[in-house]
Amino acid sequence: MANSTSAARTTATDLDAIIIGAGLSGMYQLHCLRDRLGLKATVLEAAGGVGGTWYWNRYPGARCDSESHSYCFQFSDDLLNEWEWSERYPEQPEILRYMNFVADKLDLKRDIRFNTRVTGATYDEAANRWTVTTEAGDKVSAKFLITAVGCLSTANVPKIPGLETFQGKWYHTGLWPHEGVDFRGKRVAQIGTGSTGIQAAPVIAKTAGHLTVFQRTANYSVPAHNAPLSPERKKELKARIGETRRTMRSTPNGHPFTIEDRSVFDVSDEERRQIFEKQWEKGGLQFRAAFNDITTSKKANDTAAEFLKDKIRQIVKDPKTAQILADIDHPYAAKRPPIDSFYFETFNQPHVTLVDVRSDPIEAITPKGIRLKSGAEHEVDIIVFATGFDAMTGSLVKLNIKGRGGLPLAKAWEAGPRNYLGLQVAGFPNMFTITGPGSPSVLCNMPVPIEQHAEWIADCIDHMRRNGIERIEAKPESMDRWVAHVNEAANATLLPEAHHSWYLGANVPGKPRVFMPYAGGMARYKDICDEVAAKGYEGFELQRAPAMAK
Ligand code: N01
Repeated sequence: MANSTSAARTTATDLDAIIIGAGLSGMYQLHCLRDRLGLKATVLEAAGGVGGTWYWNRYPGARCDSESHSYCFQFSDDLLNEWEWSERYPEQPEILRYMNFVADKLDLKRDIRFNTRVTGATYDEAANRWTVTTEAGDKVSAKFLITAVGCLSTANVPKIPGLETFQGKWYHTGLWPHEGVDFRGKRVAQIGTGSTGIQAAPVIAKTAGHLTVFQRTANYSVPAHNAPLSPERKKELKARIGETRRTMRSTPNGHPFTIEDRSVFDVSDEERRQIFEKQWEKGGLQFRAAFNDITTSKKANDTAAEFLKDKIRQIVKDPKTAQILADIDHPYAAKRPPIDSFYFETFNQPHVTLVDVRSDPIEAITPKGIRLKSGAEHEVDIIVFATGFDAMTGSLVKLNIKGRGGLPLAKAWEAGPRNYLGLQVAGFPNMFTITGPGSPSVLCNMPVPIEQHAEWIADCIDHMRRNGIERIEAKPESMDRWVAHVNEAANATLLPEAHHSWYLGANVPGKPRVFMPYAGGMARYKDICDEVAAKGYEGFELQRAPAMAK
């Protein structure tokens, strides 16, 4: 799978673009630049293969919450027709196989340097080039720098005192060992009940001797009703490729379903209950699409929230456990809504325990396990941290990027991320961020914003080439306007009401609290980007060679 030598074919000095990361975004960006524009581009990737998040997140139960036929590239009918998904929601190994299939079909690996971790990137204003440094000490330079590092790739292991003294084994779900973890007969602690923890717990419980789930914030979840795709369904999905693509590109979240054109109080209580029940039976993320005001009106949201809390109380047999699980403090879908395969049912098993660490917080990790503030100690053999990521900015800041005048990105974003369209930062010319903060990214089915960003960036670079433009840079005032618009879009929804969500950076102590993704919807975002391009890249400073020399 890995190919660490082939990128040496392109010499360090004649490169047009360096792309960091070989997940879906880096792969497609390479294809757009190399195969459509004929540029010399190379991808630098820390992992030993393609996959990005799907290379690292191999935890038990890792599966995508987007339906398989929509969690893939849409730009090529050939790729869509040739690949066959096996289940409604694709499991991590199958997604990784898909990504290798695409990389091989498009012959991408010859321009990807695997096992190459980037440790710095510096812009040289006189030369108008970016020089990227790798952990091995190599230097690679190019005119354009494109970060394709994903939004959720820097693991957040909470700094709990005593972790270094723990005598058992511990793992973070986002850096899971490739050989897997043997839970058989073991006492396992799982900290975290976000989308990851909700996927992992039922699978860990299958083999663990005992599983203790430490919950700080209770969470909603809707059943995925995952199942193998029947031959008829596969045929139907293939026949409807065009229609699915059109739906995905026209909806706010890039999913292959539309939001019903009715509001919660347009219908009677009984009708609404039946609608929610039907959505629950369908399963998946479209639960929130049953009405058009669930994500914007608190009163409307309360009806969905109550329905889902009732479901928890019906499923979980022990009333005390049910009460802790259903004691949810934020509106439904204000945090990323998980979907599950028998998560709440898992707590009906005699060897699974729930511990409420909101009322009795984790104080320390001891050599034998986890101690709470009350002094209660839970002895375990393995700790699984399903504690999420330093999302959206963590992986970008870690790259140690320095723009004009040596300005570090970390400094430019000291008070929170600021950029234009989620794509460019003032002071960092010719650098583009795919699915950066300010992009719809994580509020969408990811392949949709990824394709849009990569195509927009390629078109922009093409425009520069055809018009003799050497440098593009977001204007500071465009960033101000975009940041204000991102806030305005978030404030029109209930999203900011989940005060501890990673959308706000609230899960990482000390991180500035800024609502990061663009909540205005993918279709609207695309229109804005298209208009900016049509107006000659309005809001960007474009410089031709003579102007640069002045
Ligand atoms: O991370 P999270 P995740 N003590 O940050 C808890 C995507 N994803 O990995 O809420 C105790 O959501 C924390 O508690 P709290 C998806 O976008 C996609 O689950 O901060 N608990 C929370 O319960 C998702 O949203 C798929 O109070 C601590 C949990 O850890 C994103 O990844 C599948 C703690 C972290 O939840 C991140 O999800 C899986 C502490 N010190 C994930 N620190 C797909 O299907 C943290 N927690 C595509």
